[in-house]
Amino acid sequence: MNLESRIKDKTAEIAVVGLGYIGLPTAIMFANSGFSVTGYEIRERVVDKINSGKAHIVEPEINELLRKAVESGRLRATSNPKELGNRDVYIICVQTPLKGDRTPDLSYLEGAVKTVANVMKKGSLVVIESTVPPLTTVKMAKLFEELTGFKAGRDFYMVHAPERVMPGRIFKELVYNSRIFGGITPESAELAEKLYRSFVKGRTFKTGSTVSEVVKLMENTFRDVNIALANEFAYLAHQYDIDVFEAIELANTHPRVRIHTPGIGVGGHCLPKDPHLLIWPAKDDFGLIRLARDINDGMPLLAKDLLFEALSLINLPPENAVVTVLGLAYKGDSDDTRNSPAKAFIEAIEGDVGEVRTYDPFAGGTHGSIEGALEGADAVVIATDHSEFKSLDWKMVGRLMRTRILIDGRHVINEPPEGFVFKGIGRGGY
Ligand code: SAJ
Repeated sequence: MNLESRIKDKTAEIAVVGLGYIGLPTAIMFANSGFSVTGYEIRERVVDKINSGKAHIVEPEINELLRKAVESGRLRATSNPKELGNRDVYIICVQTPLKGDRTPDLSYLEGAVKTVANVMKKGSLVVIESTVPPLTTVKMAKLFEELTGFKAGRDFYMVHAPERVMPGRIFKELVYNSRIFGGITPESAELAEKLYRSFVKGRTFKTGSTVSEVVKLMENTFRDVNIALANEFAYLAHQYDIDVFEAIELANTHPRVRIHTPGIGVGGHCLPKDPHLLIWPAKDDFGLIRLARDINDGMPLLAKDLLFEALSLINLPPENAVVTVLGLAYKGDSDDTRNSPAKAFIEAIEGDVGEVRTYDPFAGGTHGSIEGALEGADAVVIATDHSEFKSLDWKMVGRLMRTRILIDGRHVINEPPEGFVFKGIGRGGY
């Protein structure tokens, strides 16, 4: 029976390589829609946990859905690459981080390709879900050819099918978001589309692999560049002593304007990285995209300037100041601290101030309670827009503190509380 009919009657056997934030939910979705799925993961602790029906990542609904998949016998994890032999479909979901010099580190992807090449049979479909620099899927197809002696497009199919989910909404977005299938051949895209249609209810589109790689990177670059523009507006607002948020709200009443939200910076595993991936293989330099990255990376330093201005207003030498940073996660109500601007801010002030304390309801911190973190502090800096910080009783906070300085990096405060020296990113006029 050919692959198309095995996909149709769900007898196609699937291997998912890399069981992280994307790989595990994807493996769960395929298993719960009727396929037999083997998940491959090098971290043995993670393998054991998954096989006992417990997820190693925090995500709504994941534990119920994983338990269902494991109990049905359709999902099993392994750290033994030999157990991946002869699968019909390989889905690669490994990380593609940046190296210290901001060039992509494709070693995890190449490792996954080698693992699959060692065990794959003719006629299988390889899907790359990882976000990759343009032209990578074609390069990986060549690597498969070298390692297996198979011919891409004839002996195996290959597709780039970028994930587009937002942490915290993964299981909804996996089903309802639209998906792009970029094949190295039209048949590759066609097969992948049929496969994912087993659970995707959103729209699906087929194209070439380089287009789909660029589409995924353009989406996050669009967001990064727009946030950089909003951040530049925030700098301007300090020059003119106006509140940028008032100005943005008014500008956004224009029917064709949608200015993003300025803040202490751009974090997470996608936005700070993807613009670099987009321009890395290109011959020419791309100033706007690079500049936007630099502006966003500089935002924790603007927060530092505001803190130091406030300290000098009350003549408190920085080296004597106790500073409490509220929030470590890169965005509100998440425990994820990858590339968090809060961490960049802390690194920027450590050594220049007397003491840095941190509190985060999801990601931990130096103090387990907000009261403990604030007791005797001189300055409080909001670095993450967690809901808890939006409903703080500032009278209570003021009573706990030694000196009352409040720096808002995430527009959590609308009206500065009484008795505080207040400064916020983009909040001129105070
Ligand atoms: N941020 C701002 N101002 C804004 C919007 C966001 O400063 O106006 C900051 C956030 O605080 C955060 C960072 O940017 O630090 C990124 O947050 P995010 O919520 O925009 O994005 P992610 O990284 O959680 O998820 C993104 C999403 N991409 C887009 O919205 C285009 C998601 O759909 C992608 O699937 C995901 O990246 C990914 O995997 O690429």
